[in-house]
Amino acid sequence: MPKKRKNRVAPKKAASNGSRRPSSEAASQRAYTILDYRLEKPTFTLRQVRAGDQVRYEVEGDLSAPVPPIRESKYLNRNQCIEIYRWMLLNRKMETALENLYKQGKVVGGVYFGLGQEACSCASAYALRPDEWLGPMIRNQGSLLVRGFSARDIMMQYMAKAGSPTKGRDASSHFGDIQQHNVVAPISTLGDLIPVLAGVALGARLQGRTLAVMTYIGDGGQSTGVTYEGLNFAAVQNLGLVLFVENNLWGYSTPADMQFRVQDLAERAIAYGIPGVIIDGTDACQVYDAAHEACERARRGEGPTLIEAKMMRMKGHAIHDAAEYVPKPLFDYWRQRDPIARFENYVVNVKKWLSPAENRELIAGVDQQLEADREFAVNSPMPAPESAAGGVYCEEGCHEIKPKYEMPKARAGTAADPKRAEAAVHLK
Ligand SMILES: Cc1ncc(C[n+]2csc(CCOP(=O)(O)OP(=O)(O)O)c2C)c(N)n1
Ligand SMILES: [Mg+2]
Repeated sequence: MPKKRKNRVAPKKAASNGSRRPSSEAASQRAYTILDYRLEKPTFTLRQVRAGDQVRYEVEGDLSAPVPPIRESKYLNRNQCIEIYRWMLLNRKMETALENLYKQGKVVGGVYFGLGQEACSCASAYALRPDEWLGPMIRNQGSLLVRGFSARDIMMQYMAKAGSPTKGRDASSHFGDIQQHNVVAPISTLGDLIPVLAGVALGARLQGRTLAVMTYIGDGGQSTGVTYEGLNFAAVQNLGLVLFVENNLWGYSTPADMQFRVQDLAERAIAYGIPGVIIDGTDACQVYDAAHEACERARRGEGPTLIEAKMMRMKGHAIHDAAEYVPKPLFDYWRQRDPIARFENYVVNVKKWLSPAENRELIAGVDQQLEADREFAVNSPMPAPESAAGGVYCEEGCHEIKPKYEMPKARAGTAADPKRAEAAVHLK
């Protein structure tokens, strides 16, 4: 079992009004627990330095710690680990291909990367069952792959090709599929996916089904009002929402240290009355285990979980951003914690589940698949100009929109009481 960390009662950073409770009150203070799966707990912070008009950031603290091992998973077996490793490779290599396509002038618009976050995207989505639901954000292209979209779909989308999921009407990863893949399209307005996914969980419950739904929010986006509203709604309704707070240390060019005063974003869970978990987002086993446990809670009807995944955005916000504001030592530190290199070492050298030759074969297979997808995407046609207005507005009767959901089988009940909610669900 990972160690439970006692929530600090006094904040790490002094309260803005400078007040501290006298020690005689300590006995009456409440303590909360946050599950922390990490095998290392970095303590450095970022400091803003101003010189005239110039602003830069410096790291304060020790960056010399050795890279920790991968934490043994309580649930994953050999084949599942290899599968996740393959998804992560495909995620990384597809984004490298997209970067090259952009440089060749073939991409319409920008490209967003999840470099350094592949373990978080892939191992989290891997914990969902096919009938469950996912709402990815722009860095979670690995999650889209795990949910069944192909690298071809994603590359065609970025090139706005006629055969792309949005038929050329959007040029980045704003697409989903509510029929087959149960993926809600990313919403750019940060936090808005949270109430939408909570709504999906509520809809499922009204049909008498208890399932897990998963979505993501960044360290920057978690400050939005709708994040609070959506997660609070999920908490009081006891909905099966799994929220990954991807703390990648930056929101555009603002460091996480300037976004919030709590020590760890998982502590926000206390305010919602739900469990909060901290994981190393570069360790695929930790990501999977936390996601799996949160999904199982959701399936038991026990409500939402907030998982803070700590990692680093290893590129700028998007392809146009060279991330020059990021102190170089920080990149060096996290480069050593590359999620794919760490997982490859685990699978090949620690567990010996793949021989070096088998590993080379697996990597070559990913390259081959990607090359075929890239070729297909590059050579597929752009949409015909006259199709531009089609598929945006529906002429009456031009196609049938089938509701995915049926009529409610259950009364909504007061979900704040899980037993009553469950009882309501079983009423037909
Ligand atoms: C409500 C809202 N405010 C601002 C923006 C503009 N915006 C887009 S991405 C971004 C930074 C997001 O940072 P973070 O949430 O940490 O996610 P990351 O990019 O690091 O994955 C901002 C401010 C937005 N899309 N929506
Ligand atoms: Mg961020």
